[in-house]
Amino acid sequence: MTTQLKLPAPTRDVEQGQRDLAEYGLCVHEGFVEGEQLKALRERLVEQAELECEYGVGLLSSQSRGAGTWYGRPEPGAMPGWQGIPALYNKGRVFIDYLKHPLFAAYNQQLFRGASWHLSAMTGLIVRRGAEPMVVHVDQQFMPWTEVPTYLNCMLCLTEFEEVMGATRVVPKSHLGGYPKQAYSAERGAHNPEPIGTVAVEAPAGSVIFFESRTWHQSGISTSDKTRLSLTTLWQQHWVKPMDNIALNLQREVHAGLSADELKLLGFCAEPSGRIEAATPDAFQNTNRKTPYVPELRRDSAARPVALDGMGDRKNRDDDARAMGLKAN
Ligand SMILES: O=C(O)CCC(=O)C(=O)O
Ligand SMILES: [Fe+2]
Repeated sequence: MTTQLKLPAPTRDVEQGQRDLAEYGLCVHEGFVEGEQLKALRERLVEQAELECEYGVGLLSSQSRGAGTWYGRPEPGAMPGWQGIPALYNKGRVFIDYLKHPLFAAYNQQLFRGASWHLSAMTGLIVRRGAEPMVVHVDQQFMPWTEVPTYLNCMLCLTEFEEVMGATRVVPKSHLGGYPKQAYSAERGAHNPEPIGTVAVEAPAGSVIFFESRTWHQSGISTSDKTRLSLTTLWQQHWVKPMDNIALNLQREVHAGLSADELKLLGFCAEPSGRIEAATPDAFQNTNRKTPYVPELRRDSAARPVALDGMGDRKNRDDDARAMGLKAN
């Protein structure tokens, strides 16, 4: 079955990458991030990962988030094989800037066939010697197969990816139908009851391995002293509930430093628009809101609506009224 496991050649050309993504369910875009930006992403991730362990809040496991993770401080000299650094959008400007890479838009638009999209999750992944392989899965395993994938996973290699370092493994062309079989047991958790052949994607640092959410994949075994540093950015079609529920996860002080365009990338935009209510009277809102904050109003209570920025705008009010089939006044 070796022909089935043939990988597309790495490319630096987005159009070639898009063709590979359609044909193989994945592509390897070399040099996606380079130089100072790559260094800054790596350094920020490593510092955050070290301190999460030091402060006893490391997200640790022998394998992956799915398999017996715990939050804690590793024993000295006994670093587990896997560490996740969740919600990176809260953990450094450098990660927000990375989300604005223009080629993300190109890949998402093509994959999602023009439907609008935003972030679903952004997680650092550290794989060390001793890491065990993940169950072979697709990222949309919990829903039926779809004609258009729901997510695009962009695995940024912050170090080189070698097979012995537990590089991501895939089944090329598996996106074209069906999901890998999984079974559950108390001892083994989720596992594949029948063996599945996968191939490691080796790539230099700075590459992004793009794989869409119908492509079978897993992380591999690490038998190397070299640590795999990586950052997965998961994009999604707008109608999917984000894996991270980012609008709730985003820390208020981070939110305060973001532009409307950055907030939109994080999903702070209601679609279809017009169906917007404000959760608080402060600035933590959908970027496209035009409606006031309206709490439960009672004759004997002091609760009052609060107009939001832009609410005094005549054009907005007229648009809203028209959208609701009302006469503007
Ligand atoms: O770490 C890996 O190689 C794969 C992780 C994974 O399954 C994912 O990001 O969806
Ligand atoms: Fe996955």
